[in-house]
Amino acid sequence: MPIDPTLAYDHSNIFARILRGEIPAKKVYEDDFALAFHDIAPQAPVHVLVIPKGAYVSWDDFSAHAPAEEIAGFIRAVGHVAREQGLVAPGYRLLANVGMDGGQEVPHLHVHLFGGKPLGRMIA
Ligand code: DGP
Repeated sequence: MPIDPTLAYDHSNIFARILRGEIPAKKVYEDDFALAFHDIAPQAPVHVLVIPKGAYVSWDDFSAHAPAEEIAGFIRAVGHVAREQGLVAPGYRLLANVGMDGGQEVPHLHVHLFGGKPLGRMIA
């Protein structure tokens, strides 16, 4: 069920619980700003989720409210994970679903990193 991204941050959401170590995840990277782990239902040979450590509901919340240091750190982490996964030469796709029309289901910002096969052209 897609979420309403205008709601306040819910600290009991599943990714907040992964960040607190209450729920296991197959981690691939972690630094001061971000945590990356395999998606539970992969849609491609590589399907990693990268999330900021701060409490942001969506890309909208993050881009409007996060300090510049957190934004830079998060974007650097996404690039780092793509390189670490060996995806730069073959290429990859980044996706952030936002809100109802975007189909966002977990109310903590996450960027999907897809790769490992030709992904084709995606308009929507
Ligand atoms: P989105 O529609 O952008 O909100 O996608 C949420 C993604 O999160 C979806 O691809 C499945 C994944 N997911 C949901 N619950 C869990 C979980 O408990 N662990 C992991 N690793 N991934 C999850």
